[in-house]
Amino acid sequence: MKLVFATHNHNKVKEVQRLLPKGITLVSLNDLGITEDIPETEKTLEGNAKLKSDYVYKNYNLSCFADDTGLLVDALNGEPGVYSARYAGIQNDAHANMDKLLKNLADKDNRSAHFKTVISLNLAGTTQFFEGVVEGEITTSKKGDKGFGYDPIFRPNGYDQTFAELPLDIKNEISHRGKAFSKLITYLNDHHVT
Ligand code: ITT
Repeated sequence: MKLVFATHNHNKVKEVQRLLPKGITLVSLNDLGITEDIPETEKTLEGNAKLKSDYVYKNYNLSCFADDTGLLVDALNGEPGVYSARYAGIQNDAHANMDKLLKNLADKDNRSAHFKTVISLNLAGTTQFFEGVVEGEITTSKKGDKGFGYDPIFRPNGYDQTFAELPLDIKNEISHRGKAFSKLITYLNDHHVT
């Protein structure tokens, strides 16, 4: 079957592509020539994930899934959370976002944080949600050049390296997105969605 991923983020597509079982082909918005930005105006990850999957279903009549992800830092009361993409003011300026976070944590002892992904699956107008979380901590400087977004400053619990230093297969095995996506695949299999 073809599964539409309602995202313009090619890094998310690359990660999920690796996790696909045989028989499922991933189609991104870029593959479909859909270029318009889908404004994320909700105040929760669930709300924004649904907004993206609903947009594609309503405007293009395509069943699809969307992912909304946030980095929640304990010492900052869960910031940047749902506002992770524009934490420093400019949409998806990863270095500015990381710099702001490192600055805001400079005088904090507690550096624990977690990534959370919510996937919204819209199948013929009906929505299901799947979540994944990975716990870790924010490093004191950026390390590694793999991955994207906040990966250079996030070290998952149980590892000495940041997500940007770890191979993608390891990130996928333990990550927020990997966990949420594997729940989505189980759901599709259990419900014989082909
Ligand atoms: P789409 O909405 O088109 O899917 P996006 O990049 O805007 O793409 P999000 O709103 O879900 O995606 O992402 C919120 C922010 O969190 C954004 O700055 C991302 O770079 C960052 N982010 C998302 N997943 C991440 C991951 O696995 N590792 C590090 N940073 C991540």
